Amino acid sequence: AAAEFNWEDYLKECSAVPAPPKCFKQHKVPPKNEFRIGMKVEALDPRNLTSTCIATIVGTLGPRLRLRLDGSDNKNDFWRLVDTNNEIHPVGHCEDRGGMLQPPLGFRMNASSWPMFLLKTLHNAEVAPGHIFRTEPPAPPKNYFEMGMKLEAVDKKNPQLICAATVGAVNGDMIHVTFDGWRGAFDYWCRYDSRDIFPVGWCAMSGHPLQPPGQMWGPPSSRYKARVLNVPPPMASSKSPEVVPAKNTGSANSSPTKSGSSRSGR
Ligand code: MLY
Repeated sequence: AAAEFNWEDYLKECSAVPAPPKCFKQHKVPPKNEFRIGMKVEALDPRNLTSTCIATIVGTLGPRLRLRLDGSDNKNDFWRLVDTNNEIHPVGHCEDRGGMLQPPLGFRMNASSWPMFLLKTLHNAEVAPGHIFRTEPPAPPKNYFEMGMKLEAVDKKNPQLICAATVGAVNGDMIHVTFDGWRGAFDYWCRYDSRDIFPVGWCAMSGHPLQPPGQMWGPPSSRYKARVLNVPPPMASSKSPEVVPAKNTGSANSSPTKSGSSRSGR
């Protein structure tokens, strides 16, 4: 049986250093998750950020919540940290500010049935109490990331996963997140203060599962080659790369690499 992944041995094997905690917009101690499945919250519609909707907690992993917008389907679930202040709030927050709750994009019913749907969905609902929403950590004052540093990062194509990753490039306020042992298809650019990136050890500390590097077999010498020698691709867009969907998702790209150094598939 293959040895279980642990960062300490892996870092030695790669002669790599973890990105220090000061790089990240994350609390030093991961926040406690007191949310329970079935609780309702207000959430910005990820597909339409001007809308505040009602969402139900349909799952949790460590300090992360799996959310589903009421009146939407089950194909558009999304994940938020319990300390995401601007995108999730207790029920009542929107109306307190004179706003109106909106149907989600792709509301299953006729728009005219929204007011009644809203009444029913909140009737006898278990709403998440205000005190379990955690405060957002401060953002670092600048981009402290350096090429080659290791981290843990959300796989945006499989957003329930947090995986072993490497900073492949740095450009201004942006970093290129590359997934160890996987071809480039999952890589992305994000801001240094993204909430989707975490220091090495965060998963272990927060009780969240960690996806080890893609390919754990092969001779030890070929396993985890530094990927930093590879030339990173240009940034997709300087405007809002976090929301630019990747274009190339062909299956040829989505298999583990035979060695950590392979970066074909682009
Ligand atoms: N089975 C899926 C999941 C890939 C996950 C890649 N992450 C860990 C970078 C696939 O092969 O597409």
